[in-house]
Amino acid sequence: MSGVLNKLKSSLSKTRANIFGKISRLVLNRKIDDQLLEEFEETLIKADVGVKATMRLIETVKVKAKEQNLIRAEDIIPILKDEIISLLSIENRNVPQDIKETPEVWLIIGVNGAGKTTTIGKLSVIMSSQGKKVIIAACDTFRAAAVDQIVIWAERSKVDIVKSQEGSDPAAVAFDAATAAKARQADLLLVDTAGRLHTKTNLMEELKKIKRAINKALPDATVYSKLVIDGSTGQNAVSQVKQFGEAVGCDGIIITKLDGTAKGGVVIAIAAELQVPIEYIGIGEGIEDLQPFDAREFTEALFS
Ligand SMILES: Nc1nc2c(ncn2[C@@H]2O[C@H](COP(=O)(O)OP(=O)(O)OP(=O)(O)O)[C@@H](O)[C@H]2O)c(=O)[nH]1
Ligand SMILES: [Mg+2]
Repeated sequence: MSGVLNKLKSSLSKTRANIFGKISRLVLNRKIDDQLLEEFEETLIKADVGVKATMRLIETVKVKAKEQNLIRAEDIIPILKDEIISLLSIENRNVPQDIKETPEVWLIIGVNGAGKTTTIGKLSVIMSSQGKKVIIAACDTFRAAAVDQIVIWAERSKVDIVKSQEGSDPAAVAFDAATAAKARQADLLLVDTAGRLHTKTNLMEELKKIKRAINKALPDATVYSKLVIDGSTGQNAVSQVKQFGEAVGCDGIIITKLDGTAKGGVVIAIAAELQVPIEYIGIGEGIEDLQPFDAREFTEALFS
């Protein structure tokens, strides 16, 4: 097994124990019957898989077990695995343009402490290693020391940064950064924003203003909003996606801190509820600990 897969497997160990570990014990020496399916449902719900995904998984198991005349409860595991892969395989519609005259912009948004700034540091490394010229916009001018934090990440990943003082207007910083990205012919502008509660209207308005400022400086650029979600958030993640999505759109999701949590089932819940592609997952605090999300690899890591 490759190092990357091994790392993923070890990072997901708590979630694996919570989903696969419990299901493996549940099916041991049992028959497929209503009682088993009920316990199966309860296990999935408790593992943060969410109601919608759980219902779909149970239904598929029922139908396939009948079709294939299955009796042994253990035989539901491969069915479950295939259905999770299919649930997680959401087509990514953000097809990047091949020839770019303007930089692509990723507005990195999310609630406080979700992992936005760290993710930008990690993304800068990945994108630079692909030969892309990256610029960071330090638009968290709200939290004390936020600018210092993103400056450190920019130094570590050796990319340019556009910043201003604490307390300045984040939309003005975004405008300057977008202008600089165009002038310096950057391929990708990563915009760090302050953490905000998705329920606070004025803060969501500020995000819209940042997006407008970018569009003004770069009228032809594609601005993608990428929502960062803490993997231990549980079912609140779903309303975060909905509300950030209403404000500035949500083109992709990055789920962080999957290394520390048993609640990683939320990845499945989000995919089933929202149909927004999960693009990256964070599995540690280090600069290398961000992986492109792969439905099959993720499911393999959950089940083995
Ligand atoms: N274990 C682990 N920790 C992470 C991961 N991503 C971020 N963190 C940690 O989470 C904490 C918060 O990360 P930040 O990147 O500052 O989060 P933020 O969303 O920018 O926070 P605000 O700007 O305050 O809203 C830091 O201690 C990070 O090291 C991850 O994938 N795994
Ligand atoms: Mg931050």
